[in-house]
Parts: sequence; C-alpha cells; structure tokens
Amino acid sequence: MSIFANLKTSTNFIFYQAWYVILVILSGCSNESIDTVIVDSSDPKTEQSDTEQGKPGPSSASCSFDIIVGDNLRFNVNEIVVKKTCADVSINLKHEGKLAAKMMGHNWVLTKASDVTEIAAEGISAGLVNNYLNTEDNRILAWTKIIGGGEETSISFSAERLVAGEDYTFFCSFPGHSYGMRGTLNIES
Ligand SMILES: [Cu+2]
Repeated sequence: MSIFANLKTSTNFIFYQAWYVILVILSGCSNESIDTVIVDSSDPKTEQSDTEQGKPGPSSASCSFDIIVGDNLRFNVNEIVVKKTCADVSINLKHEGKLAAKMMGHNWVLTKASDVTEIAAEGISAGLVNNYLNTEDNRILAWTKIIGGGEETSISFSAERLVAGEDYTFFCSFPGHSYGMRGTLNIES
C-alpha cells in the first residue's frame, strides 16, 4: 500500500517538475505565447482592452489596490496609477488559484523599471524561504511575501520614495515569472 502511495507521490512530483520547466520555458517566450496559455480572468476590464494582446487594462487612480493572481503567469492589472495625494500605498494580493507556493507562488515587488532584471535574478538565488528576494537590496521599493493558491497578503508602504515621471515596474519574483508577470506603476499627473 505504502509503496503505491510513494510511487504516486513521486510520479506527481515528476509531473509537477516537468510542468514547471514548461512554464519557465513559456515565460521566456514572447508575451503573445504567454497570452495563448492564459485563459481566465474575471475582471470585466479585460474584455474592453482585449485588442491590446488580451491584456487587462489599468486600475483607476487610488491609494489602495486589490491585485489578483492565480495558477497562471499574470496579474489582473497591468498598470497601477497612484493618486499623488497618497501618503501610503496599500497592495492587497490575492491568489485565487489552487497550486502551492512552491509550484505557482506569486508576490508583488516594486522597483524602478531599470532595476527589474537584476532584482529578479538576485531573487532566484535567495530561494522561496526568502520570498525569492534579496530584501537587503534597497532598490526594492516595496514587496510582499510569496503566496500560494487560496492565500492572500497585504502591504502598505510610504509613497514618499515614489517620484512622478519615474518609470516603476511591479513584478513577481518567483523564478521565471517576471517576464510575463509585470506591470507599470505611475503617479497620477
Ligand atoms: Cu508569480
């Protein structure tokens, strides 16, 4: 009995590993191929902006944002506009998928657009236990922990370091995700 159980577990493990490799490969391809694998979105704004490669539209200007992720490589928003009067910015990240954090974990990380590549690369070696981030790196302006399916997390950070006109990018630092899971953060002009 336990032999079968072990066999099943290891088969599942291999399956997930193979799947992960496929996801990483896919996320390295163009945005177009990512969009073809992604199917679901409950955000009604998505339909309006489907002409733009099926990507979701921007959120309206606010100080607090609800961001939804799932068992795929996308955020439900690709642009966040922060009201210029915000003292703090709140991010509520919700994972509506089913896969565990080690398989399909997501977080929300904010840096200048020019820092994304290096921060994401550094994050890979930091490992899941450190939320795939070297949080000592002060180029990271804000970050949440990595969450898995059914989990949610919130952060609040001072808007003081955000400068109007600068290019900011939010992304997921889970290995391989930052290519597809990214969006822009702008300060309301
Ligand atoms: Cu992710």
